[in-house]
Amino acid sequence: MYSAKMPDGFLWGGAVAAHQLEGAWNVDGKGMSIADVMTVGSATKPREITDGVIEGKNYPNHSAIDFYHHYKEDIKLMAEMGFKAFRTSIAWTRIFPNGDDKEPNEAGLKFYDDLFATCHHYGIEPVVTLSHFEIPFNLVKKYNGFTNRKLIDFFVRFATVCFKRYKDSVKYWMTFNEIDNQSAYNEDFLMATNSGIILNNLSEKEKEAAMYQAAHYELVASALAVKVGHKINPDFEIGCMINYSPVRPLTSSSADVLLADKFEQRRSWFSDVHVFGEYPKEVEAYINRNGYRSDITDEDRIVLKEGTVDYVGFSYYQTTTVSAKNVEPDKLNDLSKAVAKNPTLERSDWGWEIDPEGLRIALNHLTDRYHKPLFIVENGLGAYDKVEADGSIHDDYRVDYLRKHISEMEKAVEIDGVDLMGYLPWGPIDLVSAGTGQMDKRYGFIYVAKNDAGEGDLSRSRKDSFDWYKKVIKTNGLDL
Ligand code: BGP
Repeated sequence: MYSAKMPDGFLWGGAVAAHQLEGAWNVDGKGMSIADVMTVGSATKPREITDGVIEGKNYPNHSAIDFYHHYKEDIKLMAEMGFKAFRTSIAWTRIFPNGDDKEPNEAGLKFYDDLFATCHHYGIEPVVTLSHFEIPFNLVKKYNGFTNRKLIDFFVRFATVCFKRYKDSVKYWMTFNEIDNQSAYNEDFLMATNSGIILNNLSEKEKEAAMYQAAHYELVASALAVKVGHKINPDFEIGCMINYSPVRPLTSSSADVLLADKFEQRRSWFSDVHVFGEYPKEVEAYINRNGYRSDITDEDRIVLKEGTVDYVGFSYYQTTTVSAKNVEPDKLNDLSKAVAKNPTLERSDWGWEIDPEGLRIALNHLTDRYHKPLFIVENGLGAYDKVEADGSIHDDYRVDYLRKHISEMEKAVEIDGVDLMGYLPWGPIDLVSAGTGQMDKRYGFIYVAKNDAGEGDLSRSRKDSFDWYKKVIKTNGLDL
């Protein structure tokens, strides 16, 4: 297996999001977020998004793994693995419970003071996402989320308060998590988590229109935040965050190849705007042809140019294969319609294709496209774990997955010259799945005793992968 030492200062660690592990959903002044109205689902049953919290339903994020009260113990375990960085999000509703409040909630701000201080105590650099699928529910109900221009101000106010408060404790930031997920705009879950939009009975055209307008406001909000952040602390590194999945044609036919190109254009424009400060030609033409994004001002265009990001953060889970048998290239709209099964790849128990070489391809594509430092801020395998009678957990499948991906990452850095800031695999400690709301879809090196039904004493223990990852970090990637 290929391996290489990573450059000095490489940020090894892990990534989580507030709503998926903190719990304490209504404690110390926290408001209700979109994640708080999502029920538990399964590999085959989608999560339900309810109109507020309905008694008797199971909302797994309400208590999650209670990181809010266990963070000291949890960060200590991550320090034991040698983490250099820890990515989390700041729950918007801990700081602005309703999103449109005038003043922030001090108790929420204080929680993150303590969390970041704990990280620094162990020499762990916090990496912070501002908006990770946890928009205040009040903004969803009252304004229909990011379909409303007012959301730009609310987001920028939130970002400004965070930048000022954590000016000296956080250097690495990201604005919107996986902003490009909404390119599959027929998925209620993706529109709700990305943009706080409840689709109800909109027509397909109306959904697509809502997505292009909302994403535009998010990109303007992100650019304004980048500008403000750099004023508050010029040393801040503020990135975007996309769910990058290199796309390939199912066959070598021109129709499949053109479809793959169109797919890439229609998925990568979010990060194109983040990085270049302007819309790419193909998407601008598509938007104009369809009459979408009616509200874009000259000032917006200037802001986008002025607030470009410092680096490209991305999650990598799988590649995407497309077939023109599913949709003709010129009819491509909702990207999910083009996707075909790749016959050469294995799948996880949740049907996610496993493709380690795809990570090297992703790193090369993004480098060629953006010429910016890259940061892998998610990667990993969701799997069922078995606890043995003596409490041990032999998760060799997880080690195998991560080892192969890290090896490909190291080729990209060492052989291809990619400028990579770090590697933060998803869920170093078991947490609530975003997609299904399950606890039993596990990513962690650290096991948490809690299952899908919510049973368990929340005790933490080390899986076999814990010691393996510790060794990888200790040798700076050489010993896989
Ligand atoms: C990404 C999200 C994360 C995370 C991860 C794994 O899309 O940014 O929040 O949860 O995917 O997905 P899941 O939790 O559905 O397994």
